Amino acid sequence: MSQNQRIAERNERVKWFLQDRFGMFIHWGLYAIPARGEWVRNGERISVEDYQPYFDSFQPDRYNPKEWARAAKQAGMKYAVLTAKHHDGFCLFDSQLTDYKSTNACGRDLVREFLDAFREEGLKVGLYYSLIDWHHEDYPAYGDLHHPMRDNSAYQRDPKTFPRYLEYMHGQVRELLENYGKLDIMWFDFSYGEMSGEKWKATELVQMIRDIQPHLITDNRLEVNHGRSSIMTTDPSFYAGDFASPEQIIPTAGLTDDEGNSIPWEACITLNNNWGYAANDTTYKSAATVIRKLVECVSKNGNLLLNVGPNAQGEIPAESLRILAEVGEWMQANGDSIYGCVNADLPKPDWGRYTKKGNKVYAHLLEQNVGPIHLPGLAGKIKHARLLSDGSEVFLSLPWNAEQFSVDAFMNFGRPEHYTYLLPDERNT
Ligand code: JFZ
Repeated sequence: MSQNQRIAERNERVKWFLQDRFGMFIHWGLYAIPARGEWVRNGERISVEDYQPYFDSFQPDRYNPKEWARAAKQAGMKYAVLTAKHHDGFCLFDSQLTDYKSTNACGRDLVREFLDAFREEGLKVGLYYSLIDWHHEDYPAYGDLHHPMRDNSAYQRDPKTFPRYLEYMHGQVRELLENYGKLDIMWFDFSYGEMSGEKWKATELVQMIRDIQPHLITDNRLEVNHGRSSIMTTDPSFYAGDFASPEQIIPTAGLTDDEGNSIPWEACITLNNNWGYAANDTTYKSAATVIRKLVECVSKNGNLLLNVGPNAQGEIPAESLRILAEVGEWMQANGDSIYGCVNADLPKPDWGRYTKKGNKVYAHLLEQNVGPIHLPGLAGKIKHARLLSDGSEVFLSLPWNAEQFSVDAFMNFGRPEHYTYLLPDERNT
């Protein structure tokens, strides 16, 4: 298959995704009990045995994914991605290939319940699947500098048995593809050092996805993702993925291939500073910050996957829900400036950002205005301006000193009489 065709097919698969723009990431698992983030087992060198009590006592009695789905929908999110298995190896689904699964811990298939609930709310559904597995006896710990488990004797394994892990991993992905209905995203995580691409038998893995659920999109982490993975070139590999996945960072100028063509991307960011539940992490971002970041992503042709870390009872933390509700209020009024929008191809204004859909440019004023608002790049191109929240008119006019300061198009908020220089003839022009 030619590269052009590969890219064209990818662009076809991601259409809904680029339209939807805003999703919920959910990091949930046994690590919600120690409540110090999802890396706790590795970071604190906890052995398989010492991690076992969390499995034995996991009883998320307040897990009601319908509530999660309602919170996501109300926030304006259009899709959600749940950790079916994170690095600790605990499976939130009823895998036939392991006993280390939620059906054995708490008697519930947490993934199935999640999928049912979110589909019912009309959201698209995705599953995160960790390539790394700290529990599986055939997952090796190489002495690789980039290895996330280096110097940790609790994870030393015989690398010769790694093929057995690959069989397990491929088998579990097959289970998810065959037994859980239509999935929209598989979010693999992550490659490092030599552990990349064909080390995961990535061609076979992606071929299996194409065979079973051809519409399904994947992230780009079957390849090492520091710097440039092949999705960022005009020659993406077969397993390059459908979108890039910048983490806790929003690329300065969006993401492009080596010829400057925009590529699909999704920034994933946390609400506080942890993915998994962390009881003492109160460093929550404000709703205003989340909105600004969402606008920033869309203004650069990107998506935002915003994370929540439910607690051991199965609840999304109250503070996260509060922020989501506030973001949702904004989305209710201003969602048109997000869904289906793209980079406006205009100079970035000092006061905020532009997004665009068809012949509409959305001016996101992200701070209080000082007088009229300069609209760089739009001189002579505006038919009229409206407030998105209520449809009321916004006045366009040049201030009396426009020439002196070489400005072109302007927009005035507030009542026109506040601006002594406003010329009535110039309204709505
Ligand atoms: C990964 C996970 O380790 C993390 O727990 C979370 O799930 C996040 C969304 O994805 O985070 C990474 C992945 C790769 C690197 C660092 C953090 N890396 O390559 O340095």
